[in-house]
Amino acid sequence: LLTAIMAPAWAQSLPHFESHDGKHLFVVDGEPYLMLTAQANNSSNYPDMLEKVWPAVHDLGANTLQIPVAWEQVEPEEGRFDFSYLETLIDEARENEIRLVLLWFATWKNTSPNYTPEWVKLDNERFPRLKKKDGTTSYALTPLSRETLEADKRAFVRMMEWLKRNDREQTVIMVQVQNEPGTYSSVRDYSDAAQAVFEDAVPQKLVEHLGVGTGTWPQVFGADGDEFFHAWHIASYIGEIAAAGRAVYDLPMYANAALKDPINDQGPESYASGGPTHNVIGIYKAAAPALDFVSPDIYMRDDLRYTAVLDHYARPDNPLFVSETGNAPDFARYFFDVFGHGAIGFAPFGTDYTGYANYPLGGKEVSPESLQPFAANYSLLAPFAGEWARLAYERQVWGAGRPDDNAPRILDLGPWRATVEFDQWQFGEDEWWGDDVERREPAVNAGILVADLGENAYLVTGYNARVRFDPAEELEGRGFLFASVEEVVWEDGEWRMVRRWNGDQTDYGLNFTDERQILRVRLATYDEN
Ligand code: N0T
Repeated sequence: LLTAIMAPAWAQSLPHFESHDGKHLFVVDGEPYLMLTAQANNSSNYPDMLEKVWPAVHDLGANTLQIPVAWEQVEPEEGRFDFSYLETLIDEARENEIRLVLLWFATWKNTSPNYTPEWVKLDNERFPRLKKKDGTTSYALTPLSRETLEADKRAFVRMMEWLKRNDREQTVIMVQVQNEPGTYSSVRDYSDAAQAVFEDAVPQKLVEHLGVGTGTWPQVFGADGDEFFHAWHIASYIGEIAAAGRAVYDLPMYANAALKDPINDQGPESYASGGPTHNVIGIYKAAAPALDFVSPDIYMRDDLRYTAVLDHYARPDNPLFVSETGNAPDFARYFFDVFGHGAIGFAPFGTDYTGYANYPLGGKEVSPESLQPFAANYSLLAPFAGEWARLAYERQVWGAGRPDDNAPRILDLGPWRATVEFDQWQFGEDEWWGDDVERREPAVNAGILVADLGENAYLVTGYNARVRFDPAEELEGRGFLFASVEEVVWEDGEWRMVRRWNGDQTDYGLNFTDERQILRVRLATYDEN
């Protein structure tokens, strides 16, 4: 008993992942945790900027902030460390009741070494840049330099040691190691030293993980050999840094990806080759087991590519976290697709009032108004975020944001089918007959989330969409009815019924509007014959 009382809370349960049946749960303070995240802009990692960060985090209604910590700021001179920024950041995060995900900007930040200290980026003898195929020197550092890896790792481990000693309340719950690693404009390092390594056999660990034959990179992987070689070495480099950090303080860690086209062929000379793009997730798994997952940064605006990316990264061996997404209002609807995929988190990028907006990747401005649709969506799940995470892990969840063409979307719930319709009148009409009915303004932010509660009961919530249910195959031919539709609120760890919906609210489908409403529906059939 005494040891239980004396043991610090973190010794009992550091933030960690649990997985079963191909589903994943993020656990913080011993409880399921859903990351409703804000990501700050790139240069907001200084104490004087934080007063422009917290208001935006609160306007978004986030529970978590991703914010950079740069190698150049913690080790400005070799061997001299300064963690005063982290001290201020963590203090203020606690005051604001926001958890932190630190973004370690070091060897790779959007592939470049710009965030490395000057003693690194200006010394290319000691920290070499890679060679392109034509023999010229790339802007990017090579992953094959032991010297660079050791230097980055030393700084990272110092940071993890500092966190372990100073962040006793675990305000920092996760660390992103590097940012969008890879190389633009060169598929790999073509220096003589790299070429010699390239001519070696593919490592046995990778051969076994992927279940492929043995041989050199081109022999085993054909035209993909160059890219896969680069991915293997970058992933190994990041994985070694993550493992060393976790050996001193075991927080969850991940790497994020600048994406390649998720549907059409795209050659690696036109994206960040060697980064955790969807085609090399297996290589990252084999090379970097210290990473809990790799995650997509999604700035594609169309729903086909957006949801294809989600399908690629939500895997039995990879929890889905959308580590960045555009903050333009039309990205807000993807909240429903992301959490419908059982994601552990979502993060609009550039959530602060420092005066920068990354349009046209994201929105033209960052303001309380521009954040409003994202905030509205966060406010749906925030009151029961942990319970949603538990349902996604132990049961099943679905979601559908408004597609570009506004067409209905079907959710296959097993025994039942849910049809989600957008931009319709309250009685399920696309066009209203008769005269003088104003045209509807299609709602930008629209979508539905559904969670299985068991025994033909489902939780349903969302905005600006209608939901109809039908019996699926096994119940085909039977008449449908609601046993009950209850509007509920989450209070003290359980659902409390506010009222029953019936009549106009249910007879033509369930109409979700701009109101924040959560329903618990129980589905039933009757014999029609
Ligand atoms: C993202 C963000 C930040 C010529 C962009 C997306 C963030 C990084 N990168 O605002 O820089 O740190 O992860 C890369 C997309 C590049 C498109 C450039 C087109």
